[in-house]
Amino acid sequence: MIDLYFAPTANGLRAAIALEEAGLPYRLRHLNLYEGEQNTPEFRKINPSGLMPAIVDPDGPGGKPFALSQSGAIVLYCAEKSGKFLPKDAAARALAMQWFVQAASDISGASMAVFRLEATAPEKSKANIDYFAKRLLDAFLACDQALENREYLAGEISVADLMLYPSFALRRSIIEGAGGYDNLRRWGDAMALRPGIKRGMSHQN
Ligand SMILES: N[C@@H](CCC(=O)N[C@@H](CS)C(=O)NCC(=O)O)C(=O)O
Repeated sequence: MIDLYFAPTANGLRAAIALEEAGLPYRLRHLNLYEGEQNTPEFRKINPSGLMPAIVDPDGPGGKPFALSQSGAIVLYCAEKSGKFLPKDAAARALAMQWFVQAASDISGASMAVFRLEATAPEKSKANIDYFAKRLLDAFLACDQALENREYLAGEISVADLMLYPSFALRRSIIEGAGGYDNLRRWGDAMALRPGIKRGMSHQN
């Protein structure tokens, strides 16, 4: 059984929904980030960077125990291990990678900047928060446009949708405050109905 070292952030939830959707059995190992549980010597052996999510798969490549961190790497690992969420068609697969990287970089980066400026930065600045919130909305707008004529980002459901969904769900209030984003909200509502997404996202409560 895979161990998932987890806290209920978008990055943690990406790993949880990927394990659920891939149908890979796992157990949650909660880390209380406020109490520094990511910095214990035990966890640093799994991820020396002291960041969650991380997994330990006792049946990793070559049948050996395998530790992996970075939410995107975990999503891809689950996809490869299960044979799901990586389109076979070359164009769809390339598009899946494009939107996967957009979620991992543009969306995750701007969302993290909003969080840090609101919660942990030494000086609070509404102008700076608004700046990164606008960058986040611009990145969501690109997804909204891509979803105008498609059910999922790469046509069929893929790692890109798993990567985007927790950021969308946790930033829904910013999107709804801005108005519009009808295609993205339709996509989010459809994703939310999937049993694996429901089970993975339930770990945030
Ligand atoms: N790029 C990494 C980011 C991981 C990350 O920043 N994790 C945060 C929570 S979202 C964390 O563990 N923070 C603990 C700390 O900063 O001490 C990923 O996608 O997994």
